[in-house]
Amino acid sequence: MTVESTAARTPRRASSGGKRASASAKKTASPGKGAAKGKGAAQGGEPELVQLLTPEGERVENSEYDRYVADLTPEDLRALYRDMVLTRRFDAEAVTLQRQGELGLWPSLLGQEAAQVGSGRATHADDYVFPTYREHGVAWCKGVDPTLLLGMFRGVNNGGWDPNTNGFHLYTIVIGAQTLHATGYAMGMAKDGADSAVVAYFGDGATSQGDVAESFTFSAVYNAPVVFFCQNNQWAISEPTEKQSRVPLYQRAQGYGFPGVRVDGNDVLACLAVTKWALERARGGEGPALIEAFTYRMGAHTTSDDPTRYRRDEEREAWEAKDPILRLRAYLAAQGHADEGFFAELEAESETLGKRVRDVVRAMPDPEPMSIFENIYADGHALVDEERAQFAAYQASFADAPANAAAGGEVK
Ligand SMILES: Cc1ncc(C[n+]2csc(CCOP(=O)(O)OP(=O)(O)O)c2C)c(N)n1
Ligand SMILES: [Mg+2]
Repeated sequence: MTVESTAARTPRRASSGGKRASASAKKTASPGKGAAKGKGAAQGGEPELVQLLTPEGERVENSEYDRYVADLTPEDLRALYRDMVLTRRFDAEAVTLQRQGELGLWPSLLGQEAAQVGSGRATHADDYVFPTYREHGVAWCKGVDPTLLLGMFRGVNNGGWDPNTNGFHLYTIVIGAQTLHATGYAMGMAKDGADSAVVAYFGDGATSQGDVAESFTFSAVYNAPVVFFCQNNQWAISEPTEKQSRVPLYQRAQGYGFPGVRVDGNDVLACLAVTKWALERARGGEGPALIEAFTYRMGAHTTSDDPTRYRRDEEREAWEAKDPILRLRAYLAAQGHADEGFFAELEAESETLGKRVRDVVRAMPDPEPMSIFENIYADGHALVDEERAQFAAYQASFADAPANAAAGGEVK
């Protein structure tokens, strides 16, 4: 059973999936070693899906991608599980904080933990990531303190972390824009002769943006070391993927002249393996690749959204059966790689993280109002100066403004 073949919504082409380890030795389909692969699928064949762990937690052999996860120890597997559990806990805490009025908005990653942790853990420390606004799991893998992600959503800063500290760019709300930033950055890296690469994250909806098309063109022509990691979570707010493309998204790459691969986005091992593959070839000078992580946004688009208005419960339920965390847990347990003590300890760690997140958010100081004009232009700008002066005058017009309060609240 594969992610795609169990999708409950509108009819899709069935996926080829992979073979169980115990089944026949027939080679598992996986595209990607050359731009021409996947061509048959684009012409009406079935989309191919790289999967190493079934939803039931059984390991699937894959002759092309097994080698990228062959050296994982039981400790490494437990670490991947821990990453996903703590990321989910952090995310759930943020949703709750928004409901309590502590955050203005939150885009939940629920269901996308494997796509983010698998790809995030494939990066090296000197690889640079350009996220959208939902990559909390990638931020975790890059070592960004999760509480820093919350400032912008509380409205107390415009970003909250220094991108260069961890190689994790600020969140980008303008859909698709970061793919161009990533491409330019990757071109610069190549010119510098750096032995590193860039990962650009974006959603299925973003693939309809001109910015994404332009970044595909530029990165292909300049052979930029960038991996395009598209999390196809099936929805762009209320628009289903069918409204974005006539062909499976990974097949778009073919037209630009670089390989595209569809991976089971709820399978952390497959996401790790495929992203390692793409990063290795990018670092080795072989240019860009597109990864379509086929996954599902189990929650609302953001806390401002109500998905019951446009999608059926059955769809979500079908994807719940393919939960990325449960399948790795099943695999760990079946292999004897984790005992009850491990899971209990992780639960305790998760509680501690939740409390820390709550405490840090509630203690975040309100910003100084005039600070909104900082960090806009390096050398200043006349228009910003004018707006700053206007805003200062407006602030000073309140009865409780410091100068007026000193004069008994009399507004001059
Ligand atoms: C250029 C632009 N157009 C429209 C929007 C409004 N908008 C915010 S999120 C979103 C949907 C994005 O969907 P997708 O790319 O699939 O990412 P997902 O939210 O599903 O992770 C839209 C249209 C925007 N932020 N920027
Ligand atoms: Mg989407």
